[in-house]
Amino acid sequence: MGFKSGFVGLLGQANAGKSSFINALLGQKFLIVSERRQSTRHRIRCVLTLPGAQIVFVDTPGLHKPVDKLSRYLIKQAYAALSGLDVLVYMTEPWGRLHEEDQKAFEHLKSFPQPMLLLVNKIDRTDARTLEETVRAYQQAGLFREIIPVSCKQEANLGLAANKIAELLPEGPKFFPDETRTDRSQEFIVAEFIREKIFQLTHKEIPYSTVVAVTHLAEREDGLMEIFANIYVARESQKAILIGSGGRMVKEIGSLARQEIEAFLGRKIYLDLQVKVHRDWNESEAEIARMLDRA
Ligand SMILES: Nc1nc2c(ncn2[C@@H]2O[C@H](COP(=O)(O)OP(=O)(O)OP(=O)(O)O)[C@@H](O)[C@H]2O)c(=O)[nH]1
Ligand SMILES: [Mg+2]
Repeated sequence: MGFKSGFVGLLGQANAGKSSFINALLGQKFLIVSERRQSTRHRIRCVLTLPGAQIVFVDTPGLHKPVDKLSRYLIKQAYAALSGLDVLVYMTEPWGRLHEEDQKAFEHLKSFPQPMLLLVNKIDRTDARTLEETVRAYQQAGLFREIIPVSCKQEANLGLAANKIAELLPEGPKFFPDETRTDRSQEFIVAEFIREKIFQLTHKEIPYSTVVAVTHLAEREDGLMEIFANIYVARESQKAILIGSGGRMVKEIGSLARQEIEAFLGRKIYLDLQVKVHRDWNESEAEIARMLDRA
């Protein structure tokens, strides 16, 4: 058997654990993870090179009932990621039944021509009976070559899942050199880590009104890595919340982000965050696309 390679999309409801799965398989955190829905906003490629195969994972924004222009845009992005894939991995949770949001998604997937595999994640949080009922209900959808229960948290069955995915890939060349792990720049990943902390520390509409863009990332003469980033919000009132009284909130975001970025880059950094208003950026599709592209 020759070398196998291909593009493998991860699709599923918001919060299923898609980004967690890719991070766990890569053994390093490239993608942000959050308890809140739709933390992922871009199609991000991450590369896992195994002895006999190269899997190019495509992370996508989570599916859910659209509540505003941004979520509608993100769901479109997720479905647009389906074209050009060799394998689709759909991720769900042990609901004990076929979840209606998944059922809706399966209507779109009926005509998907490539092999599909289902991962039932978060099995650390369920019992054997609920898991069995989930597997049975999803089997009846008749879409999947394999259904694999996994836990990203406990790293259960992740190697098995990777091997099954690799088996489904066509024979092909290495698309990326062994050392390539993602198609995104350092600036992009750093901006994402900052956004992750905003998702962690702020509430209500604030995380969904925020875009982060790194404007400068370079080594200083004294050897410290210097990073400047802008945090854009849609309104003045949101700017006040993000800055916090006496600048407390943005300081805390900066401090948590700095730890995460230092772990990622393996070096000390100087981080400067500026909060700016880009009025109503999340109110039109064209502006959303422009803002997310600059991130
Ligand atoms: N208990 C448990 N929690 C998990 C597991 N995998 C992921 N999580 C948690 O589930 C939440 C969502 O994880 P993400 O990886 O951000 O999910 P996602 O599918 O990428 O979400 P979106 O990008 O919003 O679509 C986070 O709080 C994770 O820590 C798991 O195996 N077990
Ligand atoms: Mg995600």
